[in-house]
Amino acid sequence: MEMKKWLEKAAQSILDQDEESAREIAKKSLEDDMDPVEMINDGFAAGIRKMGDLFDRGEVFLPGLIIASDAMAAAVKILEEALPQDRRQEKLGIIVIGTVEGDIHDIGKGIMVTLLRVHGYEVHDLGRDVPIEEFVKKAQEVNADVIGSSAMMTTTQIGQKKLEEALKKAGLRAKVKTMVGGAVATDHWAKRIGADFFGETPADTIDKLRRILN
Ligand code: B12
Repeated sequence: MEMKKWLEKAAQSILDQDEESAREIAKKSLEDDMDPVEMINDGFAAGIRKMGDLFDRGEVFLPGLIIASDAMAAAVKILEEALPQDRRQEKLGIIVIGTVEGDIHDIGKGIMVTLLRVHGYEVHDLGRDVPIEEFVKKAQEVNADVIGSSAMMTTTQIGQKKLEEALKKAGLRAKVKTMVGGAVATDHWAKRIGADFFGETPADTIDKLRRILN
């Protein structure tokens, strides 16, 4: 089957909220030599984004979104296992990343973590709903080059600003670069709070990281 069809099937399984089908499609696409990164980014992630639009329009409700998120996570896990290990050897920089406090959205952050690792970064993933002090503590502990924070809600976005302040207070701000991401982040927001950059997609983030760490 051609790639386009696999991507459509992947997205559809998320829209159908069908975890079994999502797993099956992930496995079968690998057997058919499809690129796992493309399957995640342009297949399953496209499905969850569409679910978001339906949720916005009141055509899907929270329980449906939760089931779809679980299906997405199951498929991504299968695809991640197939990612090339060798490309992870070269360490381009040390990154600490997490979703800010009060926010439990972690699908996009998880994809970002996986792709940063594939591209040769050492990534310390703090998970979701992470207190600001944890970011600072971990960055000190591992001597991070970059701290990335994800925020998906207007109510939790403030955590990214608090992080900038906490880093200044800890005397770390000059030593570490910061990147912000998530559905509510923008270039304007990054500038406003004094973050080094906004990463919109994994490709955009990897490109900006390469430039900023050089
Ligand atoms: C799936 C989802 C959920 C799932 C989350 C499951 C999980 N484990 O993550 C569930 C169902 C649990 C959920 C819960 C809630 N959700 Co919700 N959710 C979504 C939804 C539909 C999709 C998010 C997603 O996964 N997108 C797909 C991924 C691949 O994209 P992404 O997250 O944007 O990530 C990409 C980039 O942003 C970037 N990126 C991400 N992180 C980072 C970090 C860095 C450092 C960088 C550089 C880049 C980067 O790379 C990623 C890969 O391309 C969005 C809708 C939307 N438009 O985003 C709403 C949305 C975020 N949710 C919303 C809300 C309101 C909630 C709830 C409060 C609902 C409720 N009424 O209870 C709760 C929140 C609970 C909490 N305290 O956090 C709102 C937020 C509104 C706002 N602007 O404030 C949204 C926008 C929906 C809406 N329009 O109302 N949600």
